Amino acid sequence: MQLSPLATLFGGATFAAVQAANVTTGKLGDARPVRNNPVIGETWVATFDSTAVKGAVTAVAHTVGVNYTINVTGLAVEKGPYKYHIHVNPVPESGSCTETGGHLDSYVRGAEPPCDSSMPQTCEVGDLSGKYGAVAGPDVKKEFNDPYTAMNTIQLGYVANRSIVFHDESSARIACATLKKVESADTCQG
Ligand SMILES: *[C@@H]1O[C@H](CO)[C@@H](O)[C@H](O)[C@H]1NC(C)=O
Ligand SMILES: *[C@@H]1O[C@H](CO)[C@@H](O)[C@H](O)[C@H]1NC(C)=O
Ligand SMILES: *[C@@H]1O[C@H](CO)[C@@H](O)[C@H](O)[C@H]1NC(C)=O
Ligand SMILES: *[C@@H]1O[C@H](CO)[C@@H](O)[C@H](O)[C@H]1NC(C)=O
Ligand SMILES: [Cu+2]
Repeated sequence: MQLSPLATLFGGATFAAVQAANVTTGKLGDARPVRNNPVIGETWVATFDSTAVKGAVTAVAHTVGVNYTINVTGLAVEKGPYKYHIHVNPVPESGSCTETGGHLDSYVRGAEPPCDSSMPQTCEVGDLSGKYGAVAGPDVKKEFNDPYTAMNTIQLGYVANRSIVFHDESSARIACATLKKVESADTCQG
């Protein structure tokens, strides 16, 4: 039997495979798009109320992943650009941002080398600024969909009850807030 043209084609695939192997990604592979959020529109909000950062980061379950809205003010212009991530732990009673732990890194990639935003599936899941861009002060309004974060507890990339942390140019954790569920359309406090 003759070799098919396809076999010949695959014979030439070695180069592409070597290149692909050079791409940094998680030990568990590339992040996979999330399509099993239990309730589309389910909303979690991290509320910031410090001098360094005031406002909110909102996370809304979408059919694929999670939609984020960053709506904050007060970022000192000279201390930017600012990075922001999902960190694994909620903010403790003490308010200590150190205790929010590291980035959400469900696919075990590590922070280095830095995320290539043209291949967001290869980045740490929680590295939102790496994937969608750092922000500058003083006021930030930014929206994006992240396909790799989830609101399903059994799914890699689960974000609820974790925290959003802002870092200044020196990487210092300048503000943090826990993502808390918005129970209904009525968001009045108290
Ligand atoms: C692998 O990555 C290194 C560092 O980014 C780069 O210099 C090199 O050209 C890459 N090799 C291939 C085969 O893509
Ligand atoms: C998520 O964002 C997309 C793009 O802006 C929008 O079309 C969609 O309605 C949003 N989903 C939810 C659940 O808000
Ligand atoms: C941003 O936050 C401000 C202050 O809380 C609010 O008045 C405004 O409506 C928000 N904008 C968006 C687009 O959510
Ligand atoms: C989130 O945290 C709240 C308050 O501690 C808790 O009641 C709830 O069960 C948690 N939800 C999930 C899905 O982890
Ligand atoms: Cu961080």
